[in-house]
Amino acid sequence: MLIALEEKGAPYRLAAVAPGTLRSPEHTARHPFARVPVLEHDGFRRYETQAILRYLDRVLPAPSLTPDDARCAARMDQLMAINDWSCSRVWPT
Ligand SMILES: N[C@@H](CCC(=O)N[C@@H](CS)C(=O)NCC(=O)O)C(=O)O
Repeated sequence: MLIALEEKGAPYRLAAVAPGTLRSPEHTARHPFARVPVLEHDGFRRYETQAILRYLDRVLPAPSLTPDDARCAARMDQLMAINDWSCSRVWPT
């Protein structure tokens, strides 16, 4: 998410979640599965990295982060799915 914001040249503010507070009512109000990241943009709140990235790509000005070419876009989707399923999968404790 931060790389996307940097690529877009968009201003942002990071709000750290204190250790041990992911399951607090304050945070589960933001993310019901007690995870990060969460995006808040002009009163619009969203979790799930892919949803956040696709939203940011739609609402922020160029450069587009999504290839026009169908095969390149499929490669992007594949890499995002690999990241979701094989790199950052964290099982609930
Ligand atoms: N599918 C979610 C996965 C989110 C996720 O697992 N985030 C990790 C950090 S990369 C997390 O919050 N781990 C804390 C925990 O599971 O307690 C997404 O893509 O946003």
